[in-house]
Amino acid sequence: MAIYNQDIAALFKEMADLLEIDAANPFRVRAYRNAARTIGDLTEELGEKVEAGSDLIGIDGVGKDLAAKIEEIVRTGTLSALQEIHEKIPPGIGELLKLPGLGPKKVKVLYEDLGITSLDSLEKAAQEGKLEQLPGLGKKSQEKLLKAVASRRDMSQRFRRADVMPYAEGMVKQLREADPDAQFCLAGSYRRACETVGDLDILAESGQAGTLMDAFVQAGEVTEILAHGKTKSSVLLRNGLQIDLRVVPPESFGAALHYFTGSKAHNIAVRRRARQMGLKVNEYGIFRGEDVVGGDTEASVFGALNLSEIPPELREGRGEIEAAAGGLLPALVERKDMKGDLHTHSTASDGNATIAEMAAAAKEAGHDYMAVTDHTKRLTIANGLDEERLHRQIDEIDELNGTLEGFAVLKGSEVDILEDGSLDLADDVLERLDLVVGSVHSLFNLRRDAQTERILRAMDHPFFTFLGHPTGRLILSREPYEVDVPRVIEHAAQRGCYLELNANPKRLDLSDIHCSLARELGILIAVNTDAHRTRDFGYMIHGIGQARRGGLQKKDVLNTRPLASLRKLLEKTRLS
Ligand code: DGT
Ligand code: CA
Ligand code: CA
Ligand code: ZN
Repeated sequence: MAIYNQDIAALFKEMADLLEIDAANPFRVRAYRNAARTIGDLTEELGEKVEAGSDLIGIDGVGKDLAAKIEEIVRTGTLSALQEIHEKIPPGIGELLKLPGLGPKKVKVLYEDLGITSLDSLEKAAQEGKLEQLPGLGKKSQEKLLKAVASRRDMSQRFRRADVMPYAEGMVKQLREADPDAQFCLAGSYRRACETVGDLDILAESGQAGTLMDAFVQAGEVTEILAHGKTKSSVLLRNGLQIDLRVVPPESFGAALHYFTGSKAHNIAVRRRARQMGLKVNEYGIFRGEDVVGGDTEASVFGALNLSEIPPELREGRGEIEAAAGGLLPALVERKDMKGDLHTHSTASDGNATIAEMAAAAKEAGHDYMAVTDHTKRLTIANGLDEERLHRQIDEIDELNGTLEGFAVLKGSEVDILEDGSLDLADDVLERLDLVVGSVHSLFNLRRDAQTERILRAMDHPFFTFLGHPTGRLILSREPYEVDVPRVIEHAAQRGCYLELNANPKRLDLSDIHCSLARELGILIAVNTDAHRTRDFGYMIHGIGQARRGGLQKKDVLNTRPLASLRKLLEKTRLS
């Protein structure tokens, strides 16, 4: 399969961006933007459909026009309309739109007045002080843009892990077809469930290295072969993702898997321990002098070092070796431990499924309960609920629960935290709820102490249950707001409320380190998908990856509790 949905969506998004800079008809811009969103959300791979000759029309939101364009992309790898607009607007310009503070109008001015078409030329102009003279910009925004360019550069070289999953799985599938007897394993940051990955590292155990290498460099998505060797090759995909493939013999597979899983810091700590024990460890095996003492499996590597097996998510050189040596490794939480989801939306606010549909999907995902937590009135763009609508929703949920068997819908709300730290809804409706998620959705640019105080105050509200997506960051696109997270965590411990780990792969908010800090202070974490559509319940695996990186065990996670104990824990947060 040569083209993935994400590639198609990226082309439509680029089209929308460039049209917007070109001040094209806003309906056209929106049509492309919607198309990008629709396709990005689909579960079926459109490339496969086109190649199989099946009709795209009728798939969620795909009409005749869009279907023709998708077919063009799958067949030709590009879009002729995009080529046309590239003649007017240089392609690199889309990158500028990703900078905070730069919209289409400003980008147009930068391009027309200063000939800026890329991050590089923007940086140069800013350094030369050329931006401060432009209308709508000034010295301060010039400085901000310089910082933004630097942070954008860091981001643009990495990928969100969830975004590369289909590429990783697709490549392994193709390799498996080339050698059905081989064993494959993804290593590197991908295996450690890092939020982002720089490149993918695939490891294979196979008797047919040459066949695999050939299949790898010839794979459909490959646009550039960086290296093509007997046992090691590297390629670049059209989206800029690099994949390394190594083939190793069976006696080295475990040692190689361990080495290439990393992290570097973990490997260094392992090597140090080996040296202290008179052993040598590398990607070929583990040795005492000339003798091989392990290496065919990862377990044999850890075994030779007198360590219990360290889960990949903990291999960051943050004390895991000492923990494994002392038998103190946590038994990390697993997806199957999850009993429910405590942050979901419905059509009442900005979700796209009814409460009943969401409940059915949550049950299908293996849950026993789900909390409906629609937005509140301050968030008008999300059609937030006011007191009256929430009162009605509560009644509606009571009624629905009467018809459900073996599943409970909890009554909740994702209440906006207002500027002064008060909550967006009156107490008499909050009191009727099972839980209140407090979230910051506005004023991201408050000063650090003001933002922190605002959140602490919200937590002190008697009906506050947990803090939603605690830092507001979006991975690779938006920095967290300025907030003293350790102070928030300490306050949660004193106050006796909880924190969310938002499992949406764009958020994964809290970070692993902050999860770990919360755990040390005994704060329960709710791992929630923040589902806006039925398929979003699938996000849970990403949240679990992050929770495991934070060393969370089943007991550290609020929604691993059966319903009855969960209810008690929710009540415990209410201050009277
Ligand atoms: P990434 O790709 O930036 O997301 O991070 P990784 O961890 O996947 O790093 P990568 O792809 O450069 O290398 C894969 C693993 O190979 C890495 O986690 C540890 C191991 N490795 C690579 N280079 C070195 C090195 O110079 N020293 C040691 N000890 N290990 C290395
Ligand atoms: Ca890597
Ligand atoms: Ca690599
Ligand atoms: Zn939210």
